[in-house]
Amino acid sequence: TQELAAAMPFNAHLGFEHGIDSAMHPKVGQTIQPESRLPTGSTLTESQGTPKTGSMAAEGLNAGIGSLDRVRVDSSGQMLTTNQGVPISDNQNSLKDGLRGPVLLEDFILREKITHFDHERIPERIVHARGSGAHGYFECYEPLTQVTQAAPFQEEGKKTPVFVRFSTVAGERGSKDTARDVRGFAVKFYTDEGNWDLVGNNMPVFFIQDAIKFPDLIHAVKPEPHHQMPQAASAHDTFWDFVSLMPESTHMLMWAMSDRAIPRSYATMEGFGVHTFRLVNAQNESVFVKFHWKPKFGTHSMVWDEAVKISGADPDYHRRDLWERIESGAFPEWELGLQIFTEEQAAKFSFDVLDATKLIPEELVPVKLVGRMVLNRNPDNFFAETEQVAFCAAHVIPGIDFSNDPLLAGRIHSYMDTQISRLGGPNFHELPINSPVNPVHNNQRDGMHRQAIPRGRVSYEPNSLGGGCPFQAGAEQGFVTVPERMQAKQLQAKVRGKPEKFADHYTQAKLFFNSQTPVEQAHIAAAFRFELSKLTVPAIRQRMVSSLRNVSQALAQQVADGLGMTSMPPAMPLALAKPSKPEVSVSPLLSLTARPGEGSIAGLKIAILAAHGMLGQSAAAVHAELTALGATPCFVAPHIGEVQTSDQVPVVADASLENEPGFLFDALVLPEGEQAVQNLASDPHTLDFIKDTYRHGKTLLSLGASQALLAAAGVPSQVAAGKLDQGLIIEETYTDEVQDAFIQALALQRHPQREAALLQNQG
Ligand code: HDE
Repeated sequence: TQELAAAMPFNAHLGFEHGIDSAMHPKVGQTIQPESRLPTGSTLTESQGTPKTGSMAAEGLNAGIGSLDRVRVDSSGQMLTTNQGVPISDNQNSLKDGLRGPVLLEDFILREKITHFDHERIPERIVHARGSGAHGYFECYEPLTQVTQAAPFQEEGKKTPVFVRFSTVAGERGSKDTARDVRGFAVKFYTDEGNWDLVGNNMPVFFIQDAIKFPDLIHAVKPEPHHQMPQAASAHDTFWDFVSLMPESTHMLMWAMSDRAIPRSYATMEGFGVHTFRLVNAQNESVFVKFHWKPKFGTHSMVWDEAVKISGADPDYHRRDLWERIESGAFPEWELGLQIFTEEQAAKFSFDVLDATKLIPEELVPVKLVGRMVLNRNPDNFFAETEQVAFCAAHVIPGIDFSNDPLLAGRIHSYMDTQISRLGGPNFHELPINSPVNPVHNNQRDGMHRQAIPRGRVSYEPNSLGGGCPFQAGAEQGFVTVPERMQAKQLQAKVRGKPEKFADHYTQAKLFFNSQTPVEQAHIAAAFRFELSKLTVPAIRQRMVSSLRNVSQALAQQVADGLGMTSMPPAMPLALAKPSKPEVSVSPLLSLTARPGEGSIAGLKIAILAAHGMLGQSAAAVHAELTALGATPCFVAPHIGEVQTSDQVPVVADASLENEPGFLFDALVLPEGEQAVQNLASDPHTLDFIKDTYRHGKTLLSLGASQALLAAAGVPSQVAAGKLDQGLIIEETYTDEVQDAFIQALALQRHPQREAALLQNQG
């Protein structure tokens, strides 16, 4: 027997050493029921998902993405094979010349596995590397045939499938979600007439006016080349050196230093196409258009202290939020808005509509809401979908055309070009996530990773051998460029330069700043102070403050004071001495507070503190009410697991004070029960939890004896006593009236008046 044992692989009798799967050796072609193979919770299947383990992406309602079904792979109940389909008998050991001998080159199974692994990564995007995506649909409110023949806008109720990717710009693929940064908002419409990509941002303007400056801008903001720091941050010398020398960036800097750059959620950001585009109808008549996405859940942001803390506790904060909202059914939703205007109107504006550093105030050209977009399905696989999706500013369809914005022109080139190196060749359009839902026919052939198998010997046009097919669609059906554009061009000489109005660098920076609430203005000043204080070269700070003097003396002064400057530098000379008088000098719609949302609390995360000795009943009632309204309540206790309640109503803590700190939640509920309050008070995390909730302007409901915790956390007593702050609710127990007040306060999401009061006191 000893000899026999020595001849066998040493672990032949240890079937379970590598888990139950390794002990099962199915015969070729045999399918094993997943239930009999999988220990509960070990693998993700539809039936096993729980909120904690995660679950497979939910189906969603959009039939249009059925085209991805043909490539979805589900390995439940299937045998392990090589990429050639050869069943693998042993996935634990490489092939050796004897148990202690060398591994054999012949082991094609080992080599295939390692080789594939060696090549698993593709280059990350040069900008917008960090992103998260979701599927959904766009639904048209009414036919827009008068202005455009674009397929999604032809019928009321028509649904067009979409895939959306949100992103930060500067950080690398694994960087934090809550960096101060612009957010990408890229939408791929899979229309009946090909893919239309609306590749926008969450801010309506940009840093530069001409694409030729884009590599400079990005080199300046990315980590500095000698030591590769800082990651995902603009608070360093090279960024501010560049922008302080480029006054055209001032308007965008106002946005980037505002709370827009630290959104609470992707679901609570506006989106913008930025450039002026054209809508074109069937008669080839065109109007100008700017695209807007208006969030159903309102525009809400974080405060800086919160964003910094979240970066450490949950770098995936926005990705997780998007995933969880969709899994819980609180589907992110936006309305698509159009600002439509004619070329004649544009010619009279005080600014140039081809200048991407300018916006069109909604008071000047109202936004017409033409449809809604719902994101209702998470991707099945991050790499195959979110990483491999290739957006392209050049992807337009009949009915949509470009303007002569010089920034847009560079983008029309850049996106296609970058995909060729990122996705390894010219056939990236064949990746399932990128392929249109209508058929593709042309004479383009071959190249790396070609999937299609074109039939026949014709790959040219004109041809007679293929009956002239594929034939050109003609002006009736095919894409036709708007002719005006060409005529306008012929009148001009070739030139490297800019129209005069491009040189007005400050009027709209002022417009934005003057349209913010005092709290928002204070945040902008604080952001400039923070970023500029990180610089090592004082001259750059000076230059920036001298530029800010052209926006607002008060802002420049606050920043200078915060930087310890003893005297103000002179204002930067203006490029355009006498800019045209703006049509609108204050636009209240530019404030985040202008769009609080529709009052829903769906998707909000609310902590209910729990501890032994608490009254279970009221806490359970809060939990039930929040769940019914689509929010996500979470019991947080000194440790996870069961909590002993004084009334035996069961409470189980999903999270601990240590693993889910207060700043990760939108609101906080403190429980009833003296014993529980004592237990909570003895955990140092509790007071931080309360302080952060209060300081970040969030809703706080304190029940019964918990009031003592508020006092211990330093929540100001005059606020606690009065009704100044709607978000601070202190009550003995949870009655219907308390519930109403609590839900109303939650629906506001934040209570900036808390900070406003503080500002006033300082003033
Ligand atoms: Fe982009 N941009 N960009 N950009 N951009 C890219 O394309 C570029 C600009 C935007 O989720 C790249 O596929 C140039 C404005 C988004 O996959 C690249 C210029 C706006 C995304 C590129 C701009 C955007 C990108 C890198 C100046 C808002 C992420 C990877 C002329 C309207 C898309 C890629 C996604 C990505 C070039 C300026 C939005 C290098 C040359 C303005 C949302 O092609």
